[in-house]
Amino acid sequence: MEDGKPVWAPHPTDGFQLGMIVDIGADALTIEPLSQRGKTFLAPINQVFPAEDDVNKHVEDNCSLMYLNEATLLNNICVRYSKDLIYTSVANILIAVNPYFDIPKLYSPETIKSYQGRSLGTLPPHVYAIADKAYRDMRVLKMSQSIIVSGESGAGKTENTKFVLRYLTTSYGTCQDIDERIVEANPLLEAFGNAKTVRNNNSSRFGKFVEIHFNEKNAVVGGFVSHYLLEKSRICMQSTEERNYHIFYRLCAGASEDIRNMLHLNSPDNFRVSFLCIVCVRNMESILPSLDTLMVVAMKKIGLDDTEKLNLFRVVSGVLHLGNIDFEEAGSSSGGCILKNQTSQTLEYCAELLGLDQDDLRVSLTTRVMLTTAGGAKGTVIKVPLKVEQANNARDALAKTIYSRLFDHVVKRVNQCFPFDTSSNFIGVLDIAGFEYFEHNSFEQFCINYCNEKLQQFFNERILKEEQELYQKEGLGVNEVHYVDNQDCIDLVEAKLVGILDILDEENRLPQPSDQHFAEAVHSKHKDHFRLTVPRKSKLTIHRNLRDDEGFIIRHFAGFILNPFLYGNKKNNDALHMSLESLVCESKDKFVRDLFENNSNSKDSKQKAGKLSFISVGNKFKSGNTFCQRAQILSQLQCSGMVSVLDLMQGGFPSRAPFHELYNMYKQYMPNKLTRLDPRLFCKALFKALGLNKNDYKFGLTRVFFRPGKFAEFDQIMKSDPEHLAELVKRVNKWLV
Ligand code: AD9
Ligand code: MG
Repeated sequence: MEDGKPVWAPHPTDGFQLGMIVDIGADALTIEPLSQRGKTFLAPINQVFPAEDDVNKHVEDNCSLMYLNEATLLNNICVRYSKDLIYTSVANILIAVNPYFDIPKLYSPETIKSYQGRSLGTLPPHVYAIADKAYRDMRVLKMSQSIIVSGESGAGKTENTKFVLRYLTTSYGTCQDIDERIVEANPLLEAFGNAKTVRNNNSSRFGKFVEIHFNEKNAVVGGFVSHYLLEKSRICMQSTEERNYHIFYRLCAGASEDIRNMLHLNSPDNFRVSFLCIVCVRNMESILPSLDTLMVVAMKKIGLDDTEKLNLFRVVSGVLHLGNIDFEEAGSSSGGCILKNQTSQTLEYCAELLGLDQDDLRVSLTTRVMLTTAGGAKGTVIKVPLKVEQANNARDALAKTIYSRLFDHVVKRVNQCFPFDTSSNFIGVLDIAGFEYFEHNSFEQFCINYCNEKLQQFFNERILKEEQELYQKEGLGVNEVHYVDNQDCIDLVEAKLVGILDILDEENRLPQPSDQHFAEAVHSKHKDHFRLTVPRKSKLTIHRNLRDDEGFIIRHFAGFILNPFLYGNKKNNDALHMSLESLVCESKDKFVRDLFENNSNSKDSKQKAGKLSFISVGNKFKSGNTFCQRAQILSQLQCSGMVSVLDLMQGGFPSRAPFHELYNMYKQYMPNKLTRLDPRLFCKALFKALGLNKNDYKFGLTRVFFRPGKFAEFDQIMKSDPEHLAELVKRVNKWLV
């Protein structure tokens, strides 16, 4: 940091503020904020960063700033955002800020055209530039490519995923029908898999990996969607101000009179599954679009006929009615329960819609079939009456199972509408929820956060570790970059026998599994583990009526995300007991029966669709504010590993090209004398002749490495107008003589 120059120092709400260093202590600096002269404060040395001379200046690639640090990155993103420039790059990584409004022309057909075939860095950063790079890399390297979209809930992952799909199908498709279907299938998936949450009115409650497949001529031939981790708990329980899957409300509020009568539907408020809290009811009009929406258009586009549509609606209605079935104590010595009187019609509707026998359904919901060996009668089937709570659990498990099978079916049906026989390569886009931390964290958050740890590890390995290894191998002599290795957190979850997942399985095998016993087992197997803490009487534990030592807290990569929660058996055991399972498997309704027979996401069905095998990743807010919430953005940048990337870029050479590739790319512009040299000498001679600044590049053993942004500059010189090029050739010739 230079004397007399402003610095970025920590600010509680803005992330950073500009200030002057007025005193230097052993490990803290005394800072005088520019906005509050005379009012000094202390800041740790490692949290104070040099600022650019002009803090109102912004750059497309953050790497081309003089100082690369988290404060300059944050400032650059915010200055750009204030000008509606939502995309910023950090070398090959794109950062997108959610604008929450449609920026004119940002995604227009003209914009799509302008990015086609253009090298990364030659046009302003855009999700289209990333899509095109993936396409060009696929073509040149003849290898499938993947784009990982990562971020907090509401950050814009799904929207950007859709832009990538549209870009690729519009630019490199040949059959308009297939191209449109790949894009148009989204509203259908979203109707069944998205819901309003406190952070996003259209939050994806499942992860997806969408593959666009290309033939040997690199034209789009079809697509395939894999889905992961549909949030099943939402079907039976939603937090305050959150909602169930969109389809429930759309069907209740938007279906025609005929359909509503047929499915015995009325207001969503009459169904526990879709009950809307008061806050939402006021906005009913805006949040409950009729069925004649994008979803129905999507259904048409992908070729669902009336029968298929009705099948879907019937099962959704069945789940709605099922959710309304209530139980009360039987009042007899059996200790069992019976259906509440007023729910008998609900039972009738539910059975009718799902093709089940009313009495069988009632018996299966209130009893459990067991095989007994009592009295020597081996293998006798007895019916054990269920308590009210157990029957509630059985009902919920049935609703969750039916709905998730229905969702599998929707995805499978979507996949059938863009089939392909053979494919050479694909471009995959992974859209999966980022780290989540709510007031009530459940098994789903555990799975999502675990999955993000895996993704983060992939990011660390691919971008950070490999980068360092490459610098070393190529003899570049670049400083080592430190990053947080999260292997210990992953081991904590997935290690054989002692990992949390195996401990949970073990707990569920006990005759009387309990949250407390499970938590104790986790703590006792991982005493003093850096990543694991016992919850103390914090606000959260009091709120949830947890005992002091109940549940556990995991220190995730995202650092500040702590997860006090119960992975309780009761909430997470979705297993259907035998009699319910066989009941639905033997439904009189062929559609319902098929839901339970076919596993739509299986590898088999994918291979049947003629696709290449794929190894899945991770095993399976909307505020309306238009100002830049700097502290929040900063924490997201830190959590995503972007800050570590900056450290690397600061001293690094993010763009690189093998000598032979440069040779092949530029030999056509160069005189014979130069092209006779071997690729390495060719590059050396070319760089020398061009008079490039030596600090902007480094020669490794097999390739040239460029400082951020310098490869694009070089490429532009090489592809400049013919006159300029002729001048260059003259210079090269002169130099060679
Ligand atoms: V979640 O993890 O599924 O809860 P996402 O997927 O990250 O989340 P999503 O893409 O759904 O967020 O974006 C949330 C909302 O922000 C969208 O419904 C849009 O209204 C808005 N959005 C996001 N990106 C853009 C954009 N580039 N332009 C305009 C946008 N609006
Ligand atoms: Mg989403």
